[in-house]
Amino acid sequence: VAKPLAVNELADWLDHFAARGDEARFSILVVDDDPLLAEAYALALRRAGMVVTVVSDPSRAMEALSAAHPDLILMDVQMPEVDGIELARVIRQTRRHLSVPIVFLSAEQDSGRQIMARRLGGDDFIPKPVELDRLVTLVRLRAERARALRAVMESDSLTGLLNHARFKERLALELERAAREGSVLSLGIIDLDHFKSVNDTHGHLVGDRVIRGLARALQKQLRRTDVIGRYGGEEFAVLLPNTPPEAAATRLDRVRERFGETPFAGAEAPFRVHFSAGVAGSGAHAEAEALIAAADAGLYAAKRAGRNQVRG
Ligand code: GH3
Ligand code: MG
Ligand code: MG
Ligand code: MG
Repeated sequence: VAKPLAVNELADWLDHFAARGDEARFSILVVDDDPLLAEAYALALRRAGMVVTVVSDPSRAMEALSAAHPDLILMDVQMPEVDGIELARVIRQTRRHLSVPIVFLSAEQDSGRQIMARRLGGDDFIPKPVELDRLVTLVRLRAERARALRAVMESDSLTGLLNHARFKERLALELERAAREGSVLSLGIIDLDHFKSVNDTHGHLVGDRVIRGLARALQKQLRRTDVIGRYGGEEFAVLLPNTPPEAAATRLDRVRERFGETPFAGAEAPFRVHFSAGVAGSGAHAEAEALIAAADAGLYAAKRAGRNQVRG
């Protein structure tokens, strides 16, 4: 049974965004055929700290959507050639754009059309003309909710960490960023040692507690800008931006030492669990697949060499 994400986990997630500077700012795509009106909205949203892309030619909206990955789309309904409601329907046909909120802003009076707009993928319907302060507030509230929901959808239900798919997306993004900035990032893959025997000895509920314990240890001891994912059952992946593999290995080794000293309440007596990890850097392996393979090779070497160690 998936447990609901605790409030503090949500807060952590939002903090995490705040720590990322630009990523904390909401990115809004404004689609309105009236360029003056579109610019007025954009100005108000930018003043409120948001990043805004304006599209006055609705036939270019899909292109802009793919390029900007906005947190929210603010869209006019009545536009020549392309109808905003029809556009929403098209947007919703793309899996990646299934969850981006679409807020319609329109003088549309027909309540049937308003309902249609929602049925085909719109989230809100704001009547025109709208006061700009009110617009900014509505956009921010909707964008915040969308981010919080995305955080829940993208997280592993046992640990609250990024799930496998989302971790790999982040890895691809961070690799692009590192290449752009000329920095190096490191990837660590962590696997609990003899975990099968933890389950066999103490039961799966205790095993789950150990998995959560390692998740918390990683969150506590790594940087806020580091990315932590649950890679598989008892495997974790960590991504350390701006960190060469030697430094990443040292850091993980410290986590390993501390974690290994932490007792867990067992079936009878308290017990300790260890992990092994492999680390690789993007300097030597610039492609995601190669980087993962190299970290995996390190993990395998650590296991073969007797476990409870970190290998580069
Ligand atoms: P090694 O040191 O070689 O990694 O040995 P291991 O026993 O950890 O490796 P193995 O891959 O054989 O076993 C992994 C175990 O992790 C088996 C599986 O039941 C357990 N596991 C995977 N996911 C979960 C989970 O969500 N909860 C619990 N309690 N156990 C899990
Ligand atoms: Mg219009
Ligand atoms: Mg394993
Ligand atoms: Mg294992």
